[in-house]
Amino acid sequence: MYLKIIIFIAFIKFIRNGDCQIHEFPSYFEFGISTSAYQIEGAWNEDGKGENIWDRFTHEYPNRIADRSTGDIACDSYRQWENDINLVKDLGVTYYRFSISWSRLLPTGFSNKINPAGVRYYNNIIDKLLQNDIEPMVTLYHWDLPQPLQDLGGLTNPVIAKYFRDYAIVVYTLFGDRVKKWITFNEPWSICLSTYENGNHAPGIAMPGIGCYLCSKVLLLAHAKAYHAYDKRFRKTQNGIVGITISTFWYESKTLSEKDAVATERALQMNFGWCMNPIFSNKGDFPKVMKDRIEFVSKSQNFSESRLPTLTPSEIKYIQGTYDFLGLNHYTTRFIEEGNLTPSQVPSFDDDVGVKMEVDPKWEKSAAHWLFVVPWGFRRLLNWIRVKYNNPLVFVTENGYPDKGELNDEARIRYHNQYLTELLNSINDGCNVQRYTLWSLTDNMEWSSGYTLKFGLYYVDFNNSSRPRLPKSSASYYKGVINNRSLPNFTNC
Ligand code: GBH
Repeated sequence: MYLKIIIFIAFIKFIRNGDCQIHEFPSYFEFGISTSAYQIEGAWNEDGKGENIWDRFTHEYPNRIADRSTGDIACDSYRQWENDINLVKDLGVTYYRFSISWSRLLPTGFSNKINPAGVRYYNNIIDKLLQNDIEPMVTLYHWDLPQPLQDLGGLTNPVIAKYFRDYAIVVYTLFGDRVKKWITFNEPWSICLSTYENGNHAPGIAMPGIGCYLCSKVLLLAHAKAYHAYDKRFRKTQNGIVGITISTFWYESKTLSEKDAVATERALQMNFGWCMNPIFSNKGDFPKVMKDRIEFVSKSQNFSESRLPTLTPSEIKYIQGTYDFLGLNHYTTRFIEEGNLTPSQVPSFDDDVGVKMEVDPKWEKSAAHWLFVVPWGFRRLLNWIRVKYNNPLVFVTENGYPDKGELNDEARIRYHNQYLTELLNSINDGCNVQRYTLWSLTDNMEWSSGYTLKFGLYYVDFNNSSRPRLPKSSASYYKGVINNRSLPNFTNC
């Protein structure tokens, strides 16, 4: 009888192993969780914080936010930071990616006046994280530019690059004894397009085909200045690393035709390569295909020169190589065909890229109109980065799934499990990916979507003034992955 039971158990185990393959993460691999200041902190005008562009935008143009909401209170993390760190701790992650609110630290944006309450707030967070063996990974700029700097033209004014460097130096000086991973900017592509191309994001300036390119040059110089400042003045004593987070969709050629392949490569180069090439390629500079294209189109539109500013040889040199790692945000994929999106504004970024983007009707949708579940795109992207950019050290700094706030969030669990499966496959392909940071800890202020889209592992009740948090099923899923360092294979189980 006893023997029969053992044989039976062995048999079941055998079947389970066959069906439910276990995927192990390498020992160096780390899991984290991500947030950003404006999306969670609230306390927009408290304890000396200055006004930033999202404060101004949400207050002045309520109709440009889906639910007419603001980040005035958001998740109230300015008060509930300790509780939030307990949630981070409970997940079992080894690091926490959060951002510093520039105007909480420097109320006017300029470095001559530091807000002591801001210093205290971030010191508290950093110290509490370290007490709990959680490494702080800090983003300097997650979209919340101090309003006075916007009044000077924001990221289209080259002088802002210097003020960004000054801000970075204040931050390294105050916190760099304890923070060893820095991200200068979160998502140049989103910053330049959403802010200055289509104006969907604060401060809502729509200058299609012009603003986004001016922004990209200033942003690259600002990033490089902050990197070089760290290199010169802090690296020796503080011994940390500095990178930038770049986001991209994966673009897959819709057909096997040569012309669609060319269009797809152009789409990749003009979206991801745009800020990736100047920093991470051996030659530096904007991608050639991008320069040629925009110059050609600009001239045919009667502009006296390309709408894409030139990087001078010394600027190219100054920007090239300013990274210790690539932060990568990735969410979704599109199919690409040669031809123009119609109707398209002229001039515009989309018109310059000049490709048709499509989704496959079979792809699973999410609550966000732009996000379709296409896990294999993640593996293609990681391998493209490996081949194109000499296999850089990659930290995935965001990957997440939006829904309407379900507590039993099966779709989110499926999304992460599939994307993590593809990440593991990429590691097996030889990609140097060492971190995965899930977006996000709690439901939060999703920019122009307000609180209508939820990315959190923890539900937040935004109708309750104390903003209680509740774990969703995905929180225990992620905990399990981290704890077991492996994935349950849901597709086969
Ligand atoms: C990230 O950006 C952000 O870093 C993070 O703050 C945010 O909460 C998270 O995504 C979830 O959205 O409406 O068709 O113009 C992700 C990249 C780029 C995705 C802009 C949405 C708008 C597409 N985002 N994009 S559209």
